[in-house]
Amino acid sequence: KLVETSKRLAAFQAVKDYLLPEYTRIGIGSGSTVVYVVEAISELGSAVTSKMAFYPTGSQSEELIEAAGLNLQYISKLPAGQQLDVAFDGADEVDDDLNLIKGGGACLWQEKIVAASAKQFVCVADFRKLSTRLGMAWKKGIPIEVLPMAAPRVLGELQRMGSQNPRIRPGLPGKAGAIVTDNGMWIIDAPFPPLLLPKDIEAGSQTGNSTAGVWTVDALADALIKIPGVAEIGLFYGKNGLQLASGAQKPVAAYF
Ligand code: DER
Repeated sequence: KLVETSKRLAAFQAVKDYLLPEYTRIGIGSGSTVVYVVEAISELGSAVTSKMAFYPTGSQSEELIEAAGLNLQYISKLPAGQQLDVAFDGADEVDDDLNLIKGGGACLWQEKIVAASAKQFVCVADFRKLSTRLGMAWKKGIPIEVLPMAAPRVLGELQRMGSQNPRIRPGLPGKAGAIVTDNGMWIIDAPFPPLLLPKDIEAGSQTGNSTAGVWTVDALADALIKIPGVAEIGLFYGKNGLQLASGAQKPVAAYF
């Protein structure tokens, strides 16, 4: 109950602060928290929302937009060079620098595309997601979307990089075999020790290295995305702080 209340309060505050009535293109993430974002948007009333188009990040997000009677539009129809005004999405963990682990709901690839297409990306998460270093609260590992035929190669590389027991995410009851994403891919969850931030390196903490498995967010993200067979990674991070420029995958704000 407390968690749901926290999600709802965070969602309503985020929409109040970041969804301006003049906006016309809004990205909607996936998961259970974003349900409250859509509820808050619906409460603005059709006089406001009828002028807006809502861009989903997967099948659940699409159903959410449709069920709320909001205008559904697709990022595949957004002309090159144009951006969404704002995108809202959940997270599995948020660190001190607003880097995120995402992918708990196996929707990370389209979520990252939509987040990176928005001028502003706003994260909405309940208090359980508030952390200081990625990996301290979310223990299941970094979700990585992979081409199924490359999964064993990727698992081997992750082990070499120091991930403890990376594993292919199994299907839920009713689905024998691995989870299959909206994009026909598999998810590998790769646990690593808590990811360091620039301030840790400045303070003299050990640098990210491939033997001890201790990495900085940026170094690990750069290494993961290069593994052949990896489609996208569930690390949302920005190299230059909270940029509002396009391609910013780190949120400008997080609401808990
Ligand atoms: O899969 C995802 O990235 C979701 O956004 C997830 O990280 C948050 O899901 P929740 O709001 O149900 O916790």
